[in-house]
Amino acid sequence: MALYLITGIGGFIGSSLARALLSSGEQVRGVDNFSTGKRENIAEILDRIDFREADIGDLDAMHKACAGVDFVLHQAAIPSVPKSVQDPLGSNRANVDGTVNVLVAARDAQVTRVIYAASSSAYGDTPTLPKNEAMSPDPISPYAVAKLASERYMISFSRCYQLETVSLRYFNIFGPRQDPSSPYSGVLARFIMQMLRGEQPTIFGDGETSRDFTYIDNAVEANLLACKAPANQAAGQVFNVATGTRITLNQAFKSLQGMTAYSGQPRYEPERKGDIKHSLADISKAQAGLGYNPKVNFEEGLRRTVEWYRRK
Ligand code: UD2
Repeated sequence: MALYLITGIGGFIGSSLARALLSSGEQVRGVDNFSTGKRENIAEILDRIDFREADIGDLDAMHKACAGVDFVLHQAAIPSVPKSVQDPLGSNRANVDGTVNVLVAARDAQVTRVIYAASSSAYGDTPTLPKNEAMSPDPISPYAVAKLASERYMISFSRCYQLETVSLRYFNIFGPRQDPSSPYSGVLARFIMQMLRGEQPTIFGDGETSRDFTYIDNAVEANLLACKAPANQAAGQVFNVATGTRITLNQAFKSLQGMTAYSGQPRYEPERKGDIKHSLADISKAQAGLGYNPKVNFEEGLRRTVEWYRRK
């Protein structure tokens, strides 16, 4: 049994990781400042985790949180492209300064390994698809720059302090508990909530924007594998976490029409600043280095997600 610290445990990815770890008998500690995470996401597991309300900007709190920890799953972030365009300082504080605090605390506590929630946004709008980890990054939004900077800090701490770190470049993770309520929320969570309520969803652009939408269980699996993978294959490395297929917003809307029985059409508005047009991953490095294989495809993930929001 190992002790895992999850930063951002109140978020949809952090709370999913906590559930998975608890069900395999591991010990879980978590921190969240509830800036984007939600208490309700951890309410039913609160008695089984060591939860501390804290900000990753608080180095002292991070030192305390890392004491005795084997693995850190660093998920805490302000995860939004448009929000970062509006508030680059806030994005940098949470997504870069916060990460460096977590790394310093993990290093000082001699944690075995830190797994980082990096982002596919690092690739930017370069035309070559699929994206592989050997390509030069070309981030567009402040969010993407911050996520890439933190990824480089992960690598730096591996090189300078022998702290094992693994960066997982998440490609548009979706699933139960993703917050649908903010204009900055992930597109699928938003569409599902709106369509179940009979409200008209908005597509920014012509709807041909595509993403490698990845169901949460696949991301959870990637984190667990990243903790256990041999250091010579994983430490100081970056891996795409995705499915290797892409879906346009128009296709996603169509699938959801069937699943939610929404009969209207979407409203089309101009593209958002900082958005990229197409995103698709090459997942062969994660397959070879971590033994990662996505188990839940887009349609199945979407069905499970719609069911969860329907029951909510
Ligand atoms: C980026 C990253 C993703 C993750 C995420 C965190 C890329 C390719 N992906 O997601 O890996 O780090 O940031 O937030 O950079 N949209 C609509 N209608 C809506 C809401 C969104 O059309 O109501 C559009 C939006 O303009 C974009 C697409 O849907 O073109 C996806 O947007 P998103 O916010 O769900 O995720 P994205 O791709 O910015």
